[in-house]
Amino acid sequence: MTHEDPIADAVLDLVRSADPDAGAILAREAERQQHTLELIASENHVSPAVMHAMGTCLTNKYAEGYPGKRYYGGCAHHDEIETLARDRAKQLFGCAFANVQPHSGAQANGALFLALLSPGDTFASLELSDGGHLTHGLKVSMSGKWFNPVHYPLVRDAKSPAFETIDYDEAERVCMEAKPKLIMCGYSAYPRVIDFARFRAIADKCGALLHADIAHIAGLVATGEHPSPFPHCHVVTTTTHKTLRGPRGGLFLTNDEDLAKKFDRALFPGMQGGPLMHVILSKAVAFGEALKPEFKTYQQQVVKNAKALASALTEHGYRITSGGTDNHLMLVDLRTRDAELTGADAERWLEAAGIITNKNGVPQDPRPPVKTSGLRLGTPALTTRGFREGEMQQVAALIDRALAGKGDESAIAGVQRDVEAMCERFPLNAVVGAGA
Ligand code: DSN
Repeated sequence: MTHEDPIADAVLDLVRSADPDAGAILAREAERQQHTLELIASENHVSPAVMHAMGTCLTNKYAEGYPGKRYYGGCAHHDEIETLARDRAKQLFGCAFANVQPHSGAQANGALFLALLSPGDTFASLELSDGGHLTHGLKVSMSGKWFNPVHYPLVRDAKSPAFETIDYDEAERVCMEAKPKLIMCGYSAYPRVIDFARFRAIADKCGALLHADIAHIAGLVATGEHPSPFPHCHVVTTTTHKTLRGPRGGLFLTNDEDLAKKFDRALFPGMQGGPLMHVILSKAVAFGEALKPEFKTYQQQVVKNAKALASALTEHGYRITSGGTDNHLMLVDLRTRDAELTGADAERWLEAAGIITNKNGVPQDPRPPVKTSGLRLGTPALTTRGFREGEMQQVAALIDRALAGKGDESAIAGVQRDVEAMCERFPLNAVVGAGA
């Protein structure tokens, strides 16, 4: 059963009685979320209002087009909802134009390519294996298949205080040589502050547009826990469901009217059809929550918790890449604790103990992506649950106990019992439902 969310309970009962097969699966997943510790850096637990705004009659409507310019009748309230979501997004991120229709961050990035580049054009980004993202030029993605990515590196010198952070000098050299049309910054596994002003200087020097993908750090940006990409970046994309704690979806932001028009046309009719209006309602609700003072307190705690977890894991003998974290996530190099330990084994053993993580390559990882030498951990979901620095130390100790047992079933069962006790102490929705 969910805690303090009678609507979720009623929905579960409804689905169960209408469709026992689907209902049984939903019940198992609700139980899983309630009884496990979620440490995947890109996941979170939304409030009941954000959750249930998605389960509304807005899903019944086609609203292709944009407010005031729809291809279907009956869109008056959809215009109001989309305008509300746009206005709140603009207020939240301090910019002039927002498109709330991208179905996801990947769709937003795809539309960005369609809007700003032609097939074969060169763009610059950080490679996935250094913490980038698959839509930033991985060969198997549209971005890497139809366009020409060049990659700037991290600092590789282990003696440098900047080890494993963006090598801005190299980025400038790479960009001056390749003359990309677009520079992408913003990453999926990068624990440090991004210097948007420095990237803008590079973009101006080589004649490129600057794009920030703030999917991971959007919540931190919204409350000032990470510097804003504005006024430095020409265009910004993000997801809405990570630190921002909204529904699963994407968002585009800019201060440039011409770029806003290009993006709008590229997204619809270029890439997407009907917008998911029920999700856009939920985005509006989430942006409303993010504008409240409690959301800043939450984001501050997310960062404090990440620092506490990183430092506790360091004490247990794990290396945190780049030496720590400035944001909500960290990359844990497992090899300093146990040279044989892989990310794949760690992810599996931790999941058996009720601790949900994802394996992740560390920079220059000699192991393949299906194994890896690292774990990526993030604190947004546990912070939503009400965890603070003291609990993060306990979580670090639980992680270490589960991994030190090398898959031993009784060790895992012992950790699982302690995880269960923590989940009972911090039930889901007890905190979010109170508006924190
Ligand atoms: N898959 C997301 C993540 O986990 O970071 C990025 O899109």
